[in-house]
Amino acid sequence: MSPKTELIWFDGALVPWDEARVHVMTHTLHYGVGVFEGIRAYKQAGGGSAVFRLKEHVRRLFESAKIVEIAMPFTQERIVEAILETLKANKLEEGYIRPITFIGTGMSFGVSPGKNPIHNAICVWPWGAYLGEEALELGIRIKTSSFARHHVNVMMTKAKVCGNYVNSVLAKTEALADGYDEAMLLDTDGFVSEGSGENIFMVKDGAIKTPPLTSVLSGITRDAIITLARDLGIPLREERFTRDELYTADEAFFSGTAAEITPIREIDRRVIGQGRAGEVTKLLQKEFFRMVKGENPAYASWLHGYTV
Ligand code: PPE
Repeated sequence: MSPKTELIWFDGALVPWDEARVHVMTHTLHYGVGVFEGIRAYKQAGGGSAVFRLKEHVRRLFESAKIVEIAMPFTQERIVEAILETLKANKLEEGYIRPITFIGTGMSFGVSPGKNPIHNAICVWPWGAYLGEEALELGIRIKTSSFARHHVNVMMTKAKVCGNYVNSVLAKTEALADGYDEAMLLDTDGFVSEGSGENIFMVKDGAIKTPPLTSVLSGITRDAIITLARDLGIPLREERFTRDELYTADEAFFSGTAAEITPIREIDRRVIGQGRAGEVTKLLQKEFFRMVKGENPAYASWLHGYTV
């Protein structure tokens, strides 16, 4: 589905989609220092819609900005409000939300952003399964990338910075060109880190493992899965593991706002488990969808309701 709705929130006002433009001298376009978020809204079982973990996503946007020294011209509360405003203005009951903060042009040029203005935009559009409906059901085939994930002293991985995604784009393009669905990146020490836009989990003998946050994005879906596993009584450890450990896992899956919970059925030509979504993955996936659709009251506080 092509990403297009009617209105985009741009620096405090709603403007028609085609008019939300920037100048080619935009600092972020040249140097990549901008920050963004990916958030999803779901139709709720009891009627209406809700944004999943809206405040946490907006907080991460502001933390990303802090890390790269962008001074936000709005408060977190204002961005939360603006997101709800944009969803309602577009009558979007369910879909994806992309807030982006970037450095503009006008004051100076060169690497130093100086006092260039900071812009904020919020786009929303309908977005179905990130890697396809079939992927959610059957699982995907992934490949260890020839690109390593950023070293924490090169690009700070806690921040969701535009420029960090050069690494993701290269890895994803390579994986697709080689006939795989997604890339899996190792960190600079050679341990499994994450996908181009997803955190990764493995299951072995009924226990779950996911890499610690050292060199990966602190995924909000990852955090929801950790909570879910704890509530379901499934043992889970945040621990480094290697690609050969992943090859011999019983199950593996990716998590992310866009990817939700996507099972992995093959890694570097090695079939994982039975070559389809495993039992633990299926259970977590089922419970995750119940959580985001408002079917489990235990997680109601993670749902920010709205009606269009
Ligand atoms: N790691 C990376 C590198 C990443 O980009 C994401 C989100 C995650 C982990 C998972 O984080 P979270 O969404 O908080 O659970 N990737 C976003 C962008 C995807 C895109 O193609 O663009 C997303 O899922 O919205």
